Amino acid sequence: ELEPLPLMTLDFLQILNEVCEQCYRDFAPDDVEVKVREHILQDFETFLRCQVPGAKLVLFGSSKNGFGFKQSDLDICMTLDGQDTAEGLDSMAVIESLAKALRKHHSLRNILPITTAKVPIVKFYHTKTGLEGDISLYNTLALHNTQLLASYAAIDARVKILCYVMKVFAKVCDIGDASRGSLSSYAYTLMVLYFLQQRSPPVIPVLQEMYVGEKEPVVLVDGWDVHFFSDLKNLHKYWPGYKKNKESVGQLWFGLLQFYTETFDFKETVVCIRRKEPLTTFKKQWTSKHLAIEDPFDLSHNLGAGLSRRMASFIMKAFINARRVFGAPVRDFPPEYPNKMEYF
Ligand code: 3AT
Ligand code: MG
Repeated sequence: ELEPLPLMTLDFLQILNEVCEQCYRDFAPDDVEVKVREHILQDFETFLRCQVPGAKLVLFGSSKNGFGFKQSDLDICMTLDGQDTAEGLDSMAVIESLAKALRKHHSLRNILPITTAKVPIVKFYHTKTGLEGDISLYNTLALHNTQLLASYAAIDARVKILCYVMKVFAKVCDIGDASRGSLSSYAYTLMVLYFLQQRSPPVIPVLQEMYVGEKEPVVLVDGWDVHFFSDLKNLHKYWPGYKKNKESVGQLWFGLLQFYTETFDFKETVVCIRRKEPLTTFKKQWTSKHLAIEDPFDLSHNLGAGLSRRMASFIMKAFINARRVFGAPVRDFPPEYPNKMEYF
């Protein structure tokens, strides 16, 4: 049961706001770190092209979507010149030969091909920077969702800050590792964006529902519509809600915690950022899931599908605790988390 909270004081909101902004400053990479990533990519591509002719590499994920940490992994997508899709490609064989090629690179260690996953990848560790990463093949939808997230991040500085705060929160609470049964950072980012779209007035529009003039022809990637409004310079002309919401980041962060603990009904509703109108778990036939988060492009993909009941309840408890902690000034920090609590 949710306990009632004392009224927020202006002082406390101010502090909350500063904590959120500080979290962003502490964790966002600087220009040099961004350049280093581009440099590594270029180096890999040049190296690979000698062994895998026509190999082309692109960065995606948080190196590109605007929500990267200094230590975030390098997500790289490989394609081959003259081949538009993975169709007819022996992915396993390419992954194996990619792994073989990467083993010859002097600053790479722990090369590990994973061919059993939905998206086959080669994992690696880059010794010079201490960064981990993976290379996947024709991960085209991920490139599109990276662009979509980057567009939302570019609309308003508060989007970026909140997504960072959410990712730090997920890491600190140990609820942000999909490979260990919880949710991916991508899923948490979608939750933040959904909240910002549903806020009144909204902080961000629904870019996938916006069109310039005549409806453009549908672009399908792997069978999915990847349209979204990307002419952000002219957003103010097409979105009546532009700059209407004036809340501080601190207010929004607390608002988000309230939203997911007090308002949002996980049983009934899907977290869905591609349309404004609520989408029901019934309509998606996802009623048996504890937490439904729809991928913005691959509409058959529920990012919460892998959650056990226990894990879903563990995640909800983290939100309920956070609502309490961020909802009122704390006098004593729990002694067992002296360092972790620094950011809260
Ligand atoms: P980190 O900073 O690395 O934690 P990220 O956004 O890079 O955040 P990942 O490295 O886990 O997250 O994933 C890289 C990209 O792969 C992000 C997104 O474009 C795509 N992606 C990740 N998980 C999923 C998923 N479950 N469904 C679809 N796309 C996904
Ligand atoms: Mg990543």
